[in-house]
Formats: sequence, C-alpha cells, structure tokens
Amino acid sequence: MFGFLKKKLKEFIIGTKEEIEKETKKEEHKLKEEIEKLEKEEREIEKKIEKEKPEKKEEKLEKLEEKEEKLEEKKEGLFAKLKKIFVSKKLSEEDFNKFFDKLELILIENNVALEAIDSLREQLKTELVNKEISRKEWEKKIEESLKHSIETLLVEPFDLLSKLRESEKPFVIVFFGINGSGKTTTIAKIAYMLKQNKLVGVLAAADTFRAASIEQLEKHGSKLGIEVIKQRYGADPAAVAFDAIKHAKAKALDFVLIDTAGRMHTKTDLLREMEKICRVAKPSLKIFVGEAITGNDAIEQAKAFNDAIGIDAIILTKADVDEKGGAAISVSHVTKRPILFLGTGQEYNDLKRFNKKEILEKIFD
Ligand SMILES: Nc1nc2c(ncn2[C@@H]2O[C@H](COP(=O)(O)OP(=O)(O)OP(=O)(O)O)[C@@H](O)[C@H]2O)c(=O)[nH]1
Ligand SMILES: [Mg+2]
Repeated sequence: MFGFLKKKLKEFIIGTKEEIEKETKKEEHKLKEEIEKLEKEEREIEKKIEKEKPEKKEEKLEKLEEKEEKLEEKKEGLFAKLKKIFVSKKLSEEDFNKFFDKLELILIENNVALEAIDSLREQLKTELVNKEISRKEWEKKIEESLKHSIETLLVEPFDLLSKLRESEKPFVIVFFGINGSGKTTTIAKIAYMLKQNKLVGVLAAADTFRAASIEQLEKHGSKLGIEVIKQRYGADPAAVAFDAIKHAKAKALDFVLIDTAGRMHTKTDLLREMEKICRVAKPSLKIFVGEAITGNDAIEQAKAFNDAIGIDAIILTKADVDEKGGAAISVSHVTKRPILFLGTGQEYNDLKRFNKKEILEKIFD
C-alpha cells in the first residue's frame, strides 16, 4: 500500500527543497551584486575625498563623508541580510502556493479527497509560510509538516475486541457496502479473529438477494466452524437478522455478524431496506465496507451510507492492491469515522488493524 504515493511524495519533498535552495541562491547572488555596487560607489567617494583634502574645502569634505557613512550603513544592512540567508530562509505565501499546486496534483492523482487536500493546505501554510527555517532543515521540515498534517486527517480506531467484551451480549455488527466490495470475505475474517480470541457467535445470511450468497457464507462458516443462520433466497433480510439475534440470545453467544446484499449508495429503496435491517437488528456497530482501490468512489459511498443510515466505522478492503492509498488517508476526515481494519488479501488473517503510526511509517519511512 502507498507505494506510488510514497514515491511521488519523496520526489516532491526533494524537488521542493532543491527549488527553495535555488531561490535562496538567487537571492544570495542579488545581495552580493548590490553589495559590490555599493563598494564601488564607496571607493569613488574615497577617491574624491583624497582629492579634496589638500584643498581643505571643509564643507565639501563633510558632505562626502556623510555620504560615505550612509553607504556604509546600507552595506551593513545588506551584509546582515546575506548572513541571514546563509543560514535560513523564509517562504513567502506566493512561493508556498506555487509548491502546493504541485503537491495538490500529486494528491489528486493518488485519490486523496478534495476536502482532505484543503485541510492539508491550511495546515502546511500555518507551518511553513513566513517561518524562519534553517537551510539545512528544509527537507526535514517539509517532510515533518506533511507527515503531521496527514496525521491529523486520520482517526485512531477504537479496539473492536475490547468494545465487544465490554458490551452487552450478543454484540451485533451489520456490514454493508456496494456490490463486490468485500463484505462477505471481511465478515469471515472478523469471525476468524473473534474465534481466535475465544469468542463464540453466529453469522447471519441476510444477503438473500444475490445468487449463491448464502452458500458462500455457509462455506466460510463450515471452514471456520461457525454456525450460519439462514432462510430461503428472497426472504426478508431483516427477518434473517432477527432470527440470528434471537438464536444468539437464547444461547448466550458473544456476537452476531450480519452479511447484507451489495447495494448501490445511490438507490434509495435499497438504502431503505438497509435501514429496516438496522431498525430490527439494533446493531451494536454499523460497518461500511469499501474498496480502497476505488479511491474517491469509496469516499462518496461512505458519505452516502453515513447520511442515509449512519456508520460507526469503516473497513477498507483490497489495500494489498492499492498503491495510491488516498481513500485510506481521506475517508475518516470526510466522514469523521475511524477505519478499523484494512483488508490486505484473500486469506482469513489478511486483516490488519488500522494504526495511525504504522500508516505514517508506510508513507514516509
Ligand atoms: N486482494 C483482495 N481481495 C479481496 C479482499 N477482500 C475481498 N476480496 C475479494 O473480493 C471479491 C469480492 O468479495 P466478497 O466478499 O464476495 O464481496 P461482497 O461485498 O460480499 O460482494 P457481494 O456480496 O456480491 O456484494 C472476492 O474475490 C474476494 O476474495 C482483500 O482485502 N484483498
Ligand atoms: Mg457478499
């Protein structure tokens, strides 16, 4: 994950540092030229003074000396400036905007949402514009500021296991998302993780719509040794969820994971059906499952599902094939909901807990 973004950001940081260095050298050159010009003027005045001295024209001499003093003062001011830019450089807002335009293109190319880009611009501006920054430190400073501003876009997730253990039984999670986003596979991965932690539960086959969906879940159930509660195809998904919860309550089970049919976030009737499942199941958690690789689409979906039914957390699947990572960077900022896990493959243990620090390390180290 982030392979492409990482490479592009690295190039950007080095490029920006070089650009700043070039600008500084130009300034340095200009100052030196101005100093030389002043020195030349000074020499000419001195020559004149030498010439006037024997004639003892006091008034004229005084004027020349005054002029010389003024030149000297000006030169000192320029020297001070030169000394300063030898060590540090301030970035003007105009220069910053020029650099950020380049960064913006990289971010867009890597699927970072516009809302997130705006937030990055504001933060970077505060950290970089008009700050006296050592010339040796520019590269580090740009990287650190970028890292820090991306960090503020991410939301540290809660710990699912602790939440489940602390909550009333059964802990009910409903999963939803568009077709093929990885809901059923993710449910199997979560079930596997819960089982490994000695928790017992059932899976609810509430996708009664797609052909072979019930068999798909049953296959996982039998591989994992976890019971699947089902009805026939075409049955009311809310009724399946209700059955599964009833069953879990009767057996004092720890969890119920509800699989639902893939639905487009733009279809109101399908969202209403989802709403009904939630009304009946009263889930402890509503998790949106989206594909990391679809970038801004995944963000739009998360936003639409959140507006329609409310989401508590996000799982992004197929992170293993996403070299850009923009959705992972921006979806939490846009929805204000944490990413709990990243799906990183098709095996049961290909589910990585989302961790801010690790994500930043992946992008920058
Ligand atoms: N590489 C990769 N593939 C994944 C991941 N998660 C799911 N898949 C694959 O994505 C495809 C769709 O997964 P499903 O779990 O069936 O998706 P779904 O959302 O339940 O699909 P519908 O029920 O049809 O809406 C399958 O081939 C999965 O193996 C992941 O994290 N990485
Ligand atoms: Mg499915």
